[in-house]
Amino acid sequence: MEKKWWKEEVIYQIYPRSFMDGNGDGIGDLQGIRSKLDHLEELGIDIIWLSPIYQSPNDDNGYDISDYYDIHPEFGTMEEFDQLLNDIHARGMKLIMDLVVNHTSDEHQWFEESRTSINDAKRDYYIWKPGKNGGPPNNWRSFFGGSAWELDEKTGEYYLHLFTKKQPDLNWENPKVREEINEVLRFWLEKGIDGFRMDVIPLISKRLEFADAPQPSFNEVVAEVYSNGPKVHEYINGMYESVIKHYDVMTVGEGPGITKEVGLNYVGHDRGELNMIFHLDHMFLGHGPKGKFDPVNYGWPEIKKIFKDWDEAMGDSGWISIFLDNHDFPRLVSRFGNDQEHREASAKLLAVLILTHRGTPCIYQGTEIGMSNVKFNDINQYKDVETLNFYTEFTEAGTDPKKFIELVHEHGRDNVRTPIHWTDGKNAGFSEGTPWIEVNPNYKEINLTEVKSRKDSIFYFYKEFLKFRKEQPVLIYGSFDVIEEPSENLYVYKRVLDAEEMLIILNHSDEHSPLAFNLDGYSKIQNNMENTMEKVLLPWEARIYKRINS
Ligand code: ISL
Ligand code: CA
Repeated sequence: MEKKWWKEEVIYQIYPRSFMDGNGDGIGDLQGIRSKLDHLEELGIDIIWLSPIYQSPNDDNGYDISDYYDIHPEFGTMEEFDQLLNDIHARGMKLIMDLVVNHTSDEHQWFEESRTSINDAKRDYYIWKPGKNGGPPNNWRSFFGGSAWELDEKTGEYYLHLFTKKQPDLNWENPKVREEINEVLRFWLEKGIDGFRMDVIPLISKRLEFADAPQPSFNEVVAEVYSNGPKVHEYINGMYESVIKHYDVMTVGEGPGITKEVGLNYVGHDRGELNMIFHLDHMFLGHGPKGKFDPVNYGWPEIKKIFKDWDEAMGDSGWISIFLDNHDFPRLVSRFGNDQEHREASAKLLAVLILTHRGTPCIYQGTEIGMSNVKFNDINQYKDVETLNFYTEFTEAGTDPKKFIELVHEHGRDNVRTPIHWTDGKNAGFSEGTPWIEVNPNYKEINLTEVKSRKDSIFYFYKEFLKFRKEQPVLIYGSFDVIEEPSENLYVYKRVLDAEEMLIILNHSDEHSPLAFNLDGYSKIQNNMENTMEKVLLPWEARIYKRINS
């Protein structure tokens, strides 16, 4: 297995709006981030992934960019960005930026020009089509509800937007668009950043027939119709060859629609494309035909199968990131753990899971202090365009508004977008002003001051485990093998590198669970709780054993 720095380090995602407000206007910003670098350094993470901070009308919280070369004034200035980058590097950490190039904002100058006339020089920067039978060109639906086409009165044609109508899709067929994006890459790389997280990158090449999509389930439409288009590898390889390979940086692609069958086409070591991907298979679990607000049941057997299948698919030839939440999905402890009576234990178990699989771990802000989902009761307390659009769509189609809000409690993106709890004081120490979205009322119990007051807290568990992981090459380069256990509550796997073996045993349940595995020759080196019973695990107990093989 090839040794690379980006396999050995750990990523931490900052969602800037909600991280720390430096100037009291209620919105997280660059100065706020600078003021909290001590925290990140103490925690021991290596790479900061910053969600978008560019100029944006904020229809989708910055994932709708109107100027790739400027910082949103709510976040600060370019000078402050340069200072932040400097500070991060001075502490030995790295910074990767979010590259959102499947679409821009409709307020981007390119789109404003493009929509002026059919003959405009920038017309072909976007995807324009005449309507069909008095309606849109085809039946494609947007990720955030409704048709993926919007009629523009000025020229009487429709433009494609796979996300909101304020996020028109760029036309990557146009070589000028590709050159514009290369310029954007160069601009940020020349500043000295350490790489990119590439938003919805498998969507950039469209199937140009624009045929109607069969409608089995939205996720299938994404994988088979929107994602993995015919030229996607040509385009990604183009960015690599023209720009990226000239810098020592890492790239991680966000991959809706990238299945394990096609994963290596993006991250195979010989491809000249991406270093790793965030595949979303485990994130999309439980999404029914109409998506996250149309839930279906799933459980740990499905989660474990996804980890196993992906590891097998990558083998020694490719690489993924390991994560259980981000800014688009619920808090990991609420979704995969137990955020009530076993919150601490289950949060620690999930930390072990993330930090012991094969792949680069990615930790979302607030996870290190054990933050959980929020339950707002009024739709007006929610800010996310996805939640608001689907609220309208579902309630107009007859769903009881109260029922819909219950779904939002479980699946909504604002669960992870409320401000970080730094203290138990005013606004959880996030802002002197009025936060742009309300603070989760549980901040009095769950906050950084509290977890730092106790050596047995989630925070110190992460801190110590991150240090431990760095000293264990087997956890980075070792093979990954799942061990079948009779108890369904257990997740047992081995990492092996040469003579060294680590055995990880996780009881992902609220029950005591018997262990069948023979532990002769193994010594326990890590756990998340004390337990004198060797062959029975306590609820949410996690253990690591070590053995040297001759
Ligand atoms: O949140 C999702 C489903 O409800 C995902 O499908 C998500 O839309 C998808 O993974 C793409 O996400 C990325 O691109 C979006 C942006 O809204 C997300 O925040 C971003 O992570 C459009 O840029
Ligand atoms: Ca601010």
